[in-house]
Amino acid sequence: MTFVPEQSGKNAWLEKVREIVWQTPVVDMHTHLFPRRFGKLSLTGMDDLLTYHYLIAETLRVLPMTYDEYWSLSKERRADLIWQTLFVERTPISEAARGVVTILRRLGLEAKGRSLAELRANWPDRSEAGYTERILDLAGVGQAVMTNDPFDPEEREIWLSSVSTARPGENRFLAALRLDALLNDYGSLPVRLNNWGYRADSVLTEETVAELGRFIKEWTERMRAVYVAVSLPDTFSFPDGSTRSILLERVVLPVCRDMGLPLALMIGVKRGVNPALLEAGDSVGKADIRVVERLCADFPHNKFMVTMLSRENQHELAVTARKFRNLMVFGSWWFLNNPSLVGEITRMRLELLGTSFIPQHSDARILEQVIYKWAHAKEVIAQVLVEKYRDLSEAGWPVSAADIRRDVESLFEGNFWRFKNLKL
Ligand code: HDL
Ligand code: ZN
Repeated sequence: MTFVPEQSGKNAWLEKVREIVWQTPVVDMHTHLFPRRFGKLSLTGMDDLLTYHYLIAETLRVLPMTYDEYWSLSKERRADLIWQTLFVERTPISEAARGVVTILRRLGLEAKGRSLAELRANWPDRSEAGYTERILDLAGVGQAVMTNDPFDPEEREIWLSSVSTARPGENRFLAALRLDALLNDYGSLPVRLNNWGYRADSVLTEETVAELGRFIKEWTERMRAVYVAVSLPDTFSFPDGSTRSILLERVVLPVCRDMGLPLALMIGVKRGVNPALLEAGDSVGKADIRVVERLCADFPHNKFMVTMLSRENQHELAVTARKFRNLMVFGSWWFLNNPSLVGEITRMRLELLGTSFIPQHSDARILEQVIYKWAHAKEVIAQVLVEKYRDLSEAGWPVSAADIRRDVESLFEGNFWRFKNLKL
């Protein structure tokens, strides 16, 4: 069926694209979610949603309380204060606060004027079978890729037990091996690695290099990881003779290449700018795009999925993707995950890259966040696609519903799997 929306005006375009965007399941390629069988690592419900570090940062800007006083409170009491501060005394107009409202509405809970006690009491039964799948379905997420840290003691124990093994049909969660500890803080690891049976020295000897490669291979296989990931500071440089640089060149990149695994580089984080905010204390810095150019050029048989945290890096990242087929740009990450910037960045990427990029990931930490992260992102992506389809149609290329379906499928899942399976 050829869909020629311009005959029926703007809304027809938007309605058709929205319909297709919502029908197309997403591979949410970077989250901090866990299936319920991971116990305490799996966060859900109102108190976890309200004590999300984005909302903590916004609350502590205006709450007349010291950081220590705040952190000394129970999670429930901290949630009470966030609700009172951002949703009662103020309008929940920020992206993260509006996100809570979106979640409540999608769960059938009107928020305004309701007490937090009522909302807690009326929350759907999170213990009921299928709750996780219901939430993922509400968000239109087909599969969510976790962030799996083999150096996190709690998570390590789960992976070494049988608990981690997904039962048939439970493949909504995929694993990604996260190597921040190895690449950003190697000094603290040799003792632990030796206790685990890996002969790793603080000096990167040939044997240490081989043993670290074995560690990555064994954990990739244990988790059935679909890619390897690391977040990197704005000052990240390569090659620079640093331990990180040597580990990347001699351990991580060769193992990823041999296993055909993409390496996800998440560049531009300034960790602990305000340590008193704990998880909410990280910030952003403009990174040097030359490091992306250098890695893509020097390692043509490696696949790099790259997202950068600074708005100022976005145009040069998109241009760099035009230069390297082994570079897949993804997401409007973290401080960029706001409608104004998702729109700007997605528009620029469509203009420079066509549909050969991954527009978004949720970064969700609490299960129900996928509802708002994807509702807000899909609306913006749909509107930008409508603009571009109308431009194309007016240029003389009629756009069909099948064209739109193919494009959205590529953006939401096809590009991820094709790049994951790409042979270089
Ligand atoms: O390093 C990361 O994966 C970041 O996404 C951080 O987890 C950050 O705290 C976050 O949740 N951003 O959305
Ligand atoms: Zn993240």
